[in-house]
Amino acid sequence: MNPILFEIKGAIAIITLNRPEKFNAFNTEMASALQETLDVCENNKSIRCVQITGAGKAFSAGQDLSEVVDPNGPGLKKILSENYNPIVKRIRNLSKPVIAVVNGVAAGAGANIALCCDVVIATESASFIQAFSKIGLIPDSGGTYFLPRLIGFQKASALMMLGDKIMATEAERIGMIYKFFPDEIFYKEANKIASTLSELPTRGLALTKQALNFSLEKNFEQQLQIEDGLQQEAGVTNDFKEGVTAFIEKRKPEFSGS
Ligand code: LHQ
Repeated sequence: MNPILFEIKGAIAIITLNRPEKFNAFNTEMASALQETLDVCENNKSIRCVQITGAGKAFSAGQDLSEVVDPNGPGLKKILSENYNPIVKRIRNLSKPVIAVVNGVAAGAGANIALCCDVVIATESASFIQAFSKIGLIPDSGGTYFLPRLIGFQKASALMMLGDKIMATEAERIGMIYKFFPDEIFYKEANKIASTLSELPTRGLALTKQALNFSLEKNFEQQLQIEDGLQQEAGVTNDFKEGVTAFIEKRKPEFSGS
């Protein structure tokens, strides 16, 4: 069975983590396939929005623990440097919006991969677990970077130590995710968001993403400089011209993504 399913619907790419019997836990094969698929999304100009979701009941239970205990397995160091770090870097550097469509439990690296996406939505019955402490590990896949920035240091610290299960409703309330939706309408709402994002000025969104990436580490003065540079780039896109022209002509803009 292919560990990653990939579908392109118009300008939207849908990536499905596909090891449902293991709650889409990551082994090396699935991690490599996800990296390759993210590269396809980067290089295919017709793709203007990427969704990541899980097959079956779970989004992802994080690392496949049977690979960790396998004496012939890759070992922790390789798993981080070759599997997870390249995935989260690709997501943050992808020049198109990435939506985590969290359809069920997201645990360990599965949770943190979701949380590094540009827009995180979850179905009401989904949950998030920083499962690492329960097996003596530290949170990885960018979790110690993003979670305190999303929900504050104290909440992040407690959730990472206690490993509590946070339901989607609570995750939305504390700012861990963008929104949750009732299960019955979840995929419809996910498609609406993807569709909206795929019709926006893709270049402008990529530059927004770059600005946000910088904002996580730069000071105010530096960030103003960064905005200045990136705005110059946005200002020469076709979509900027189209957006302003459409506004003046009182019509709906048609953005090409360029
Ligand atoms: C699994 C897994 C799983 C294999 C469910 N592996 N089979 C980075 C660096 C290097 C090494 C280590 O890791 C990392 C990053 C990490 O992600 S560390 C954290 C790894 N993940 C976990 O510790 C989570 C382990 N899973 C769970 O706690 C539970 O399964 C959750 C809370 C996700 C779901 O609980 P339930 O709804 O009760 O489902 P379940 O436990 O019955 O799981 C369903 C099946 O999926 C089951 O298989 P089975 O054949 O018994 O039906 C599980 O064995 C399998 N599965 N997680 N990580």
